[in-house]
Amino acid sequence: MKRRVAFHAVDTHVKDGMRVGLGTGSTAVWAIRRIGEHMREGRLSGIVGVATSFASEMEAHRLGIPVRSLNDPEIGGEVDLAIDGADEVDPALHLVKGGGGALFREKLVAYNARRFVVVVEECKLVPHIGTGFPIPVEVVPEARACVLKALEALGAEWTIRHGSGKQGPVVTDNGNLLVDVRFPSPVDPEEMEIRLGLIPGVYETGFFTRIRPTVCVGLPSGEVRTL
Ligand code: ABF
Repeated sequence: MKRRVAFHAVDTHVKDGMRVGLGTGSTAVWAIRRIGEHMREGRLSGIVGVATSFASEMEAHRLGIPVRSLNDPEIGGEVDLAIDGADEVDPALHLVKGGGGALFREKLVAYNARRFVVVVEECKLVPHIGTGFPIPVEVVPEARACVLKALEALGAEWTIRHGSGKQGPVVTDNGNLLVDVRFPSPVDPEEMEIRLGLIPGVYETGFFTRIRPTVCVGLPSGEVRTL
């Protein structure tokens, strides 16, 4: 289902010459693979990728997809299309992203995309944001105590994300901590994205509410529904 929804998104939205934001996660990786397949078989040309994580950059290199930074003159701070996954999608198409820890670059690419396509399985659709999956918040280490205090003042519960096994806290590509945040009752995701972003030391949050994505949903029947 992940492959089917990602292939559908690429086959529908990726055109020759596009600057494409390459997402992270087990669903978005199939979009990278489909782009590589179309390029290899001559159905797509002139594609330039902007990766949202080291993993997506490595996959693009493996498949021969040219990768540039957003600062590269060829990209000029904007992509034509970004294709990425999500952890939760609510009825207003607000997203929770960042379960994989790449939320900063994912948001940078998504919010600078002329079109943002999200590829998810049906299980990611939820009535309210933050009811299941915690909201990842990237925190500058020096500000940890202050940010945790501010989160508690907002009524949130938090967990500092640790690696598997005996490893210590996860450290992001930007050298920051990841704090997984839960709210005891549903919050307004648009307002909370702003409020969390105002806390000194919050580097980025997993609320993606300030872009209107096209959401492609993979259904158990094998069909794809577009929201
Ligand atoms: C990335 O991939 C993250 O924002 C999100 O947490 C994750 C979803 O991964 P998957 O498609 O494997 O569920 O987009």
